[in-house]
Amino acid sequence: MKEEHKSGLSRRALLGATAGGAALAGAVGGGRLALTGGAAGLGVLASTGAASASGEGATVAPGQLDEYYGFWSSGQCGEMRILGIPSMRELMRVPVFNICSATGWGITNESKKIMTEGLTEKTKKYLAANGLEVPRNGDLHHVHMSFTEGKYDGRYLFMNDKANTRVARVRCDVMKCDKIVEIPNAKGIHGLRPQKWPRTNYVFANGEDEVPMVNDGTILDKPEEYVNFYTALNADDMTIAWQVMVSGNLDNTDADYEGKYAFSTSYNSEMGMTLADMTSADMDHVVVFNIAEIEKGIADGDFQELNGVKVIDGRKGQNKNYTRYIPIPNNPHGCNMAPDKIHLCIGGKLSPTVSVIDVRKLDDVFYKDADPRSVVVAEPELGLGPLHTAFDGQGRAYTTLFLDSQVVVWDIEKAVRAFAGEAVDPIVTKQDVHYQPGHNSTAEGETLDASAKFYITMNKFSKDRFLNVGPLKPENEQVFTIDGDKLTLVHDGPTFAEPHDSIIVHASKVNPLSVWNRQDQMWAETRKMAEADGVDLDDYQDTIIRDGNKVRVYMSSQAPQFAIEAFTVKQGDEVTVIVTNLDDIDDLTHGFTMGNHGVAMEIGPQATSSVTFIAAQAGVYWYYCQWFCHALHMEMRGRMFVEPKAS
Ligand code: K7E
Ligand code: CUA
Ligand code: CA
Repeated sequence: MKEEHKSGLSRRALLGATAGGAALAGAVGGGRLALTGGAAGLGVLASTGAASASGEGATVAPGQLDEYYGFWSSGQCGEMRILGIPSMRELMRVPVFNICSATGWGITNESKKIMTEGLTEKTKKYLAANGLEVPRNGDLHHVHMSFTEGKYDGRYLFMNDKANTRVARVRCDVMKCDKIVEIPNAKGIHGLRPQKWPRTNYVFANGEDEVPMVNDGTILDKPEEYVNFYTALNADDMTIAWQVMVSGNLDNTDADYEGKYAFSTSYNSEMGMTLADMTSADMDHVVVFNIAEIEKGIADGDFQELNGVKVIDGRKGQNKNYTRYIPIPNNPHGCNMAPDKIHLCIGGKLSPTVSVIDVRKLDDVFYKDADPRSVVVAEPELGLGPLHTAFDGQGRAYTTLFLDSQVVVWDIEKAVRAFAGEAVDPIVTKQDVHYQPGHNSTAEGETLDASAKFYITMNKFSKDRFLNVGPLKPENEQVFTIDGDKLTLVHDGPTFAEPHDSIIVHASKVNPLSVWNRQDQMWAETRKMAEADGVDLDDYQDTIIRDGNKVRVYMSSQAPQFAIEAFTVKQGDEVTVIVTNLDDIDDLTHGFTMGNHGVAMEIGPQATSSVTFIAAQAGVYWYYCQWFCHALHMEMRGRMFVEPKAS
């Protein structure tokens, strides 16, 4: 095995030591060097030829449907993606935090409302000062479905935006985003998980970045006065239920199967502002949130109100029962609750260990003053750079090893026994992946329906695995079938920036519509506007309303024609075009693009969408349907005449 190091030390030697922050920080950088330089030389290619051998059950023939949906984050692309699993066919991209040229997300009035109504006043001012209508970007790391009694229930998907501190919800009936909320006080929402039990009443969201409690510029470079916030949203209406102020920062989160506790990892218990500071301690921690005590504290008035949110003080040293801090080595990252309802697995990242917490022991830490570390019932050494852990419902855990470019399969019970002193090896097998895995998924692995069918690894680097496309390389995702102790590679495919996380949901639990319900709330505001204008949005529309310098153009569409094939406005008019797709057939989507005006939108069967723009320049402008809908799709177009302003 060839290993390269800037420092001259071996990766294993460096990462094997859990003490000494600077050395470990160096190891991360050095490890990465080793990856780029030496991955192909690490012998990891050996296993990949076996793709077909025992991978049956993972083949999905053309025309056949996948057994599972995969819901994917897209990182800095800001969208959610839907894949078929196990084929890994990309089925759809659902814009959420991004602006979408195809669907008009961020362009239509309906989507702009969703993208702006949940923003704080501060952000609205920021947008106005920058001449923006909506935030331009998002960084979507974690997609999770709503739960009922520990299982996916097919109602909603929730997701975070680390870049602009937001949480969004996607409706599973139409696979469109219906709510986006900016989280006050917190900064950099990263970890996100729905409550699993008894149902998803709360969505938990971690603030990663520390800022002053009142962040108005009076305090700047005084980290000792910075704080961090854990947020619970009410899942049903996407309002903010409460926040807990914590010590240290927050990375990933998960919830138990009893509705009692939620957990967050912190890599910066030091409250450091530099890499050296953030890696200086040997131990960081997991914060345990006691949900009933927090609710009671809120009910009893033990909170302060900050920017409209009830904030409980759960920092260290409060001596209240809101939080406890469990020491964990070292800059921990992943936070995954096993479907055995007992074991919480924390990826050690700079420590080669996964710390296993028995959640049944937490009561003693809260109410009997037990040593916080007494809840750790196993801490197996698994390899270098453990990040995230997935589960197969059969007592096995699958932990990604970022630096080793491997997944390690291990037995949770054996790890507990080994920790208690028995001479057993919890490691079942190690499998090379390509390269540097972050998150991983098994089918419904974060639920009580966890199964041992597929193992998906989401790798941060593809390197030499695909044709070179220039300096920016794709990421790589791999699917393995699980057959006892054996993982067999059945898919290896590039992906664009940058999925972090995914969930795999059985197709029987997701039942989207094929045609919109005309009464859908998505265009409720538009419907009100039409009613005021005396237009029936459910019928044929070819009405033009002039209202001062505002013009509203109502046109229905039916393949291959818009009800209006020409309309006239005056230069400088604010024009709103409202299109209703009266076709009610599966898969018959129309579009509306106004040439040279930055205007495009999707109008699904039976949907209404509207878009507003200023007709700033006189002339003839063509609009057209940009969604191929008919043999005469090219002919589905019309003209806007913009009369010159009288000078
Ligand atoms: Cu990429 Cu879940 Cu944001 Cu780990 S996080 S890899
Ligand atoms: Cu309507 Cu293309
Ligand atoms: Ca740390």
